[in-house]
Amino acid sequence: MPNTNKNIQQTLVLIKPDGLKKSLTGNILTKLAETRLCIMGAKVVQVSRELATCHYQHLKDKPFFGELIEYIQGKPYGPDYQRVMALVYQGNDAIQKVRQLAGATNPEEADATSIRGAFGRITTKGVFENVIHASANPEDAEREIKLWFQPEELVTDLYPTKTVTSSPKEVKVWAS
Ligand code: DAT
Ligand code: MG
Repeated sequence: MPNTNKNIQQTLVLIKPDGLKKSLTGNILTKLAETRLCIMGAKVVQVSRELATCHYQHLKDKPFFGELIEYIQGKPYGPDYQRVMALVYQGNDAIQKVRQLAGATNPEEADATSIRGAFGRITTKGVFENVIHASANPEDAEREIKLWFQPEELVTDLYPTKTVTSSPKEVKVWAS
C-alpha cells in the first residue's frame, strides 16, 4: 500500500525587493509551481517599518538589523522597488519544499541551483540580498501569515477566525 500520510502545511513566501528589481518574479513563481503547492493568497505590499520590524523581531539584537529592515522595505532600490510580493502556499510538506528551493540563508553558502544560490549576493555593507523569504517552521509560518494577511485576503480560513464589529471608519472605494 502506498503511504498516503499527508503533512499539510502553510508557508509564507516573500519575493524581496531585490527579487523584484532583478525581474525574478516569473522565474521564482515558475520554480515554486513545480512543487505543486497551492496558492492561497497573493499580493504586493509596500512594507512599513513596523511590519518589517515585526517580521524580523527574532533578529532585533543583531548588528545587521538596521540594514535588514531597510532592505526588506526596499530602501536601497528606489521607489519602484519599495515593495515585496507576498504569497501563501499550502500543501504536503510545504515548508520544507519551499525552503529547499530557496536555499541557505547566506547566498554564498546556498546550493548554486537554489533561488538564493543562483540569484542572491552579499552587498559591500554585508547585507544578505537573498531574493526570497520562506517560513522556517509551522510556528513561524502561522505567525508570519497572520502578520502579512488578513483572513479575507486568503481563499480559505487557514486558522480559526472570529467576527467582530469594527467601529465606523472611512474606507477608500473606486470613485465611479
Ligand atoms: P532565513 O531568511 O533563511 O529564515 P533568518 O530568519 O535567520 O534566515 O534571517 C532572516 C534574514 O536576515 C535573512 O534572510 C538574511 C538576514 N540575515 C540573517 N543572518 C545574517 C547575517 N549573518 N548577516 C547578514 N544578514 C543576515
Ligand atoms: Mg527565518
